[in-house]
Amino acid sequence: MRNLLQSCEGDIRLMHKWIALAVLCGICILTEAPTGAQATPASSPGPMALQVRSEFLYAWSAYKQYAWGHDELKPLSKGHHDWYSGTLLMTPVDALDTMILMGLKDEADKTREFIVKNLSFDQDIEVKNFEITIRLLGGLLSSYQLSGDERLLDLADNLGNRLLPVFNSPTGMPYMYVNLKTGKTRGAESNPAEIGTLLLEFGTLSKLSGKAIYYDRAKRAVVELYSRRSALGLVGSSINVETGKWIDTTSHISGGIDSYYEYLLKSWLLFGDKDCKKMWEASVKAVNKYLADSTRTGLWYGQANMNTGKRISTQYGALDAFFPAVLARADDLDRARKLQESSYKMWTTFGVEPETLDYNTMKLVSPGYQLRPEIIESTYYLEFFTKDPRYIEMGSTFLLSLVRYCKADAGYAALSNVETKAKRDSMESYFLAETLKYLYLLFAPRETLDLTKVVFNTEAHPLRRTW
Ligand code: DMJ
Repeated sequence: MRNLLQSCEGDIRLMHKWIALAVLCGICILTEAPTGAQATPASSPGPMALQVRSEFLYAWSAYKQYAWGHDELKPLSKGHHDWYSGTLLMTPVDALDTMILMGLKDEADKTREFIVKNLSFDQDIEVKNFEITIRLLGGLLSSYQLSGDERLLDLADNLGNRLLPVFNSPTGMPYMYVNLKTGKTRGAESNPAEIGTLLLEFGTLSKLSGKAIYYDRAKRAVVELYSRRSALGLVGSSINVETGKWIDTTSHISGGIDSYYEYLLKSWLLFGDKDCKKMWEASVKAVNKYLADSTRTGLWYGQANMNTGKRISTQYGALDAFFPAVLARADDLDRARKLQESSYKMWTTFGVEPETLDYNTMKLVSPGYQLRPEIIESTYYLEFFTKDPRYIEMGSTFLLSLVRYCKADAGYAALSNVETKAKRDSMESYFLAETLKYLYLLFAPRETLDLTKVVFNTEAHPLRRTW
């Protein structure tokens, strides 16, 4: 298959046909426009985009059949999972803007009505601020911007107001958990990602609702965090939001820190906030100096002590693979391309990427694949900014692997081990919000979405500057 792909490199349209044919013959038979689909883009999606849209509908239909009204589908046991004692409609809210972008108008309209009628945040549950912000607040805001349905903005404002108590710590950096009914907070030990991945959502809510408090609280949190960077300009993995002291001084770009960097850049792009621009520029300089690692297996980003810069370990994984997208958005295409080649090597070594590997030995550290989107997100950004067919080739590989290894009787399933390809009973909402959205956009006509006119939050919800 790879030879076939390579031989077609110069002719993307021909390659599309070949791959679509291969997918059709070997794996599944789904390229027709799905029921309820109303194609909207100026030029219609090609076969690869249609294939992704069909896979989206396959997973969404399974959610509707077995988990409707709950947070998530359990694809192997054909059951459902709620994060807390009551549902927050995680999957429908996360998936709604993907439906809109895919032109699935009827499905999107029905889902939007269901959300508006059934989603309530007036629940006595203690939620994780970060996850609820990126998935629900981000999802409601982007779907509001795409649909113009004011009821979604009301829901976002209602949620934002219930989340605000998280910022009532002595430093202004947020607690990790908050009770949506009582406002009681918990969790002083936090990390840069959970502290610094709030400004796109709270800032957008501020601009759309006219309430300055949202922007101010989220901005203060990120400034407080940045002001605690080391002399080298790095941040650690864990910090106490009450004392402001670092608990773990290991620096990296992986889970727990990742989207802090992403939001410094994107808050500058979305709001024109010059403080964020300065913080981004100083931070990425330190990251490229101390965390980047050019080895015989390629360019990677590993772990180092935030105070000394000394290398601690050489691990990279599915979550780190977001960084080429951020580098590309910041115009550093050279580093972005090199790192993306490493990510691709990580995927092709095992047939699907693992959660973590040691890039010196190329051995598995954490063997699962949780249907994560980051590597596809970076592929989409790089294709958009370079138009290099190499990235369509990568995307085709990802689609084929997903269908071959992760497709289950009901929806798509995570893998507990990328070597054995054993499936796990989980389909996170970000599979529909991010993984399939970025894959669709990679193959869809450019006019489906202009990447230079939107800023994606870290859950792939596109936000637009309308102020
Ligand atoms: C998503 O919830 C977001 O992309 C987040 O930034 C990281 N983890 C998952 C996807 O892997």
